[in-house]
Amino acid sequence: MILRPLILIALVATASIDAAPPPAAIHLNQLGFLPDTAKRAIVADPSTTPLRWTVRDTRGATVAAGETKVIGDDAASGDHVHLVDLGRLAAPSTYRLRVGRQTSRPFAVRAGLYAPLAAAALHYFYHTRAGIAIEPRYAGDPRWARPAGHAKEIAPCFSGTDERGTHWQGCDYRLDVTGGWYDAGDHGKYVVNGGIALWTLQNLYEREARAGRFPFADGRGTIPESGNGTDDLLDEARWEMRFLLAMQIPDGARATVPVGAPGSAGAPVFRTIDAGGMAHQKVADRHWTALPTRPVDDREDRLLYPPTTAATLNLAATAAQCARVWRTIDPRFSATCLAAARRAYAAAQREPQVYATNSFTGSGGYGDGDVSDEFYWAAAELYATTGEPTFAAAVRGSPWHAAPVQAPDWGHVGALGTITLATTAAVSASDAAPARRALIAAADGFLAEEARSGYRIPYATLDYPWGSNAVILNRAMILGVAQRLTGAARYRDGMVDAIDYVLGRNPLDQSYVSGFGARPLTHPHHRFWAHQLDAALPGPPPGVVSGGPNSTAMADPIAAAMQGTCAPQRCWADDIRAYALNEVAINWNAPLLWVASALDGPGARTQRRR
Ligand code: 9MR
Ligand code: 9MR
Repeated sequence: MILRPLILIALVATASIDAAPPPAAIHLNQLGFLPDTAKRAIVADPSTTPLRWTVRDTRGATVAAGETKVIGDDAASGDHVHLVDLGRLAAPSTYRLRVGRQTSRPFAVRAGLYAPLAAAALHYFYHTRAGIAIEPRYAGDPRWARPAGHAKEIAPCFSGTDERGTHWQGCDYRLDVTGGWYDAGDHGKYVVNGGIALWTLQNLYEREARAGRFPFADGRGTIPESGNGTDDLLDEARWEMRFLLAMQIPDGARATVPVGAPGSAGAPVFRTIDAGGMAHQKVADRHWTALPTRPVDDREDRLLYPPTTAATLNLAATAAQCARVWRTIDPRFSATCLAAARRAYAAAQREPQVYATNSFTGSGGYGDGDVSDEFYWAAAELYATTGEPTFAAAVRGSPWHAAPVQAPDWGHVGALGTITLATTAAVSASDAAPARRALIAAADGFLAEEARSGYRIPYATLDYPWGSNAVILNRAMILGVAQRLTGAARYRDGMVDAIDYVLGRNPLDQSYVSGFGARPLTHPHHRFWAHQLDAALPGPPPGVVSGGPNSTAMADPIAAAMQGTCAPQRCWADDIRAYALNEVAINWNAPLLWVASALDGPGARTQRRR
């Protein structure tokens, strides 16, 4: 009985904020806005003339008013859209937006809006750790605790027949590759993709440390290493770095690899190479496990898949970056990283054309037929760490040097090298300048796309690829780099537009992040956070981003059923079976973390210009 009033209050509170009927037409960031950035809402409405809007505070007083700007028909969403620019609403409070007869959910204007999201987005990496128990005291809630998965992972090489009927020889060694992060909803641990995710965490550390800011200082997080005297962000990054180091092949070992480019016709021809210093592409299951499967219940063979040049260069790049980041904090670890980076780079130069085949069942391919950008990235990291002329020369000789920057993804990593060149002290001014110009030009291009896009996001292409949310967040990262380089507020506003989209300003009125917003992600494609399939299992912890709409590769049954029926931004469903739309992944959460963390705090201050 005593509880009743409390429950009532709780119900009223949730009813007013969370369970309000979805306002079909008004789309805005479900967290709200920072006081000092752009504040935009998108309204889907057939009207071809501007609509009146008002903003009211909690007491019902009108604090701002204006007229929408008609944007018109938008192919990406299938909506006819209007823009509401709330520009001058800076006073911290809670508000509602009214447009015509529609009223939005309450939204906040306040400083510090993104710090909890950044912390949760980082904590995702703890939750996805392999080789260690996820303990109740660190998990945030005991439901997310689980026994260690793949606790002692000493893996042999794949031998036998792949999906295409090709026979692979295997190798005569095993590697202890315990640890690292599971990639996604599956239990694979991939060097290609681990690389970009790890780089993004290490870069976030470098970015903040340069500004004298340590938002994830030791003890701010809740991980087993909290209290060890080392920054929690670095502790998390080291968990993956150690795994990547373990994937490096010992000197003197030989491997049998296919000759030539992936996808060449006919059965591959093999040759045996000196593989010392190269990295295996991945360690993963022989066959796909079913959903749900807890990591500890995985009974598949765990196998090392053949070394590739791309994996080797992912190791070289991240280990070189590691050497820089840890130089004064842990000189021994730094030296280990640098030695591994040099060995990997040399091995890749010796074997520049060993490609992944995408032909194994049980894990993703991450096959990439062009590793010129990986070479450039690794050279850039080694140059920024050592200042050595050979690496500088390799950077200058690369076709990617000062080439137009495209937002990075696991197979396009040139931008990662360019960011490092643009922002690291050891790089000469004459090498940094073109890198900076290229990044700023790319950011300007994204803003130009934003002006053309209906929902005002820095992405105007009508193709929504697998992991489109991360494409948009990685563009936001480039915008964030441009903001740091120039101090110009428009780039920060562009980042806000991108995260606004991810947090609800989209035609589905969906926050794609678990635990954040009124309509958060709840049923990702995940083998442990599989509550949708087994009530005894948890849903996702907070701070995990869905891959998002996919209009180009309708691989799973849910997506296949939507094919041809959805506008690109609507090709999505919150369903565990939808692995092409609704998986989560380390390379997708990493830019969420980077961007959320860039938006808050003193390091994020901009100079308002013009
Ligand atoms: O569950 C797998 C997911 O983690 C991968 O991202 C995806 C794409 O490679 O594949 C999923 O597995 C499916 C497999 O490819 C085909 N058979 C059904 C599997 C669904 O669990
Ligand atoms: O992110 C990857 C995407 O670019 C590819 O198109 C897709 C199909 O090959 O695979 C995605 O990566 C998946 C990986 O292969 C296995 N783990 C889950 C990843 C996210 O779905």
